[in-house]
Amino acid sequence: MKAAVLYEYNQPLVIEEIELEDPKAGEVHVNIAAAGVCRSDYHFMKGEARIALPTVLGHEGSAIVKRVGEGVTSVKPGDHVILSFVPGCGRCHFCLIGRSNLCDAHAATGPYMYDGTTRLYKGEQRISHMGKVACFAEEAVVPEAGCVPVSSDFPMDVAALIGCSATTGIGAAILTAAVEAGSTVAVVGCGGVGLNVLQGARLANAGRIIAVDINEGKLEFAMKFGATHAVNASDEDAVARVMEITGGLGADYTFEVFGSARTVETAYAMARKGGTVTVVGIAPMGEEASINAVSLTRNEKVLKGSYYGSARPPVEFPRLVEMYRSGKIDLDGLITRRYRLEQINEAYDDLDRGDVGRGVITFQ
Ligand code: COD
Ligand code: ZN
Ligand code: ZN
Repeated sequence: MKAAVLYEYNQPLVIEEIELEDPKAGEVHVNIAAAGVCRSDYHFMKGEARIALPTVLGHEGSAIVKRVGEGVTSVKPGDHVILSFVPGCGRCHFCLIGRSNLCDAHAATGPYMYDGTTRLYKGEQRISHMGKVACFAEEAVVPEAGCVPVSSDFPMDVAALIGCSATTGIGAAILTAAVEAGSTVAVVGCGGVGLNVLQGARLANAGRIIAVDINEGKLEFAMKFGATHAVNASDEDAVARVMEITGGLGADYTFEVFGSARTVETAYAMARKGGTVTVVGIAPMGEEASINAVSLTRNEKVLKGSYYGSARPPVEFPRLVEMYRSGKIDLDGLITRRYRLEQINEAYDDLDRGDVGRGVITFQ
């Protein structure tokens, strides 16, 4: 099957034929339908985050089940599924307390299957699977828990977005931060995930929703996803402007949705006393954000991380499907460009250049 393989950091993905082994017990072989172009993959391509190389990236995907391994009961061939990049093991402490996005067994095995091996090979060479998804490929083998069924009439490109950006962004607003109605929200970084934080804030009936980005086009786009104010951090002091908009108080909830120490500091500085700062991005390895320890206590700020929107995919994916169907969230408008797998490097050039919205690779 054809896949996009990352052999070395800072080199283009290589589109080539590789081998996919049969699913083992508890695993599912799928045909990928759509895969989203998310910055998290880009962090690996640039070497800002590390992964076992070579690897097949892609963690935002939808697929159709081709065949199932021994003991799989929740899906069958022909079923449409949304892929989860943290397929909870169901047994570790974090799965048991309902926080499967923090699953220990998944973290311990990383980009390999739960038995520590891979199903992807180029000749003798082992290739790892990002998030146990690896959807920058025509096919994949994934754990059963990584397949969340979705109705066959549901659009597969939109389904892919539910696999990451919608869940990560809307979950950060609704589940991690639990934004209150009428409150003021500031979102630093308005790309594919940040736009979903904005629409999550809108869903929570936030009052003022301030979009902060360095790209004017992104800010214009953000106004369609719930932003009431736009702040261009490249030509004004974004913290000062948010203070001005909030009458000197700062925002009740701020979100960092780019992935750098500097933007974490910005999101922290924009929060009011007692405000909640939610960090969605992961800064490049080795970067450290500096937080004033006095202000943390004196101002009672709350600093939180949010991974996968604090979601449990089998619970939250169906909820997002229903919110999309009833028109409460806009996912069609997020998709601004479609690509073939062969164009994936171009898709990441577009992301890097700052094109608005989400790119999606389609396979069918
Ligand atoms: N101030 C404000 N905005 C900025 C700045 C800045 N200094 N620098 C860049 N931006 C803007 C860009 O213009 C862009 O609009 C936006 O930040 C980033 O958007 P995208 O579309 O490039 O990125 P996303 O939305 O696909 O990904 C954002 C993440 C924060 C998810 C990603 O970068 C990340 O850190 N991922 C790691 C966390 C993770 O793995 N999460 C789970 C899977 S997503
Ligand atoms: Zn993602
Ligand atoms: Zn677990």
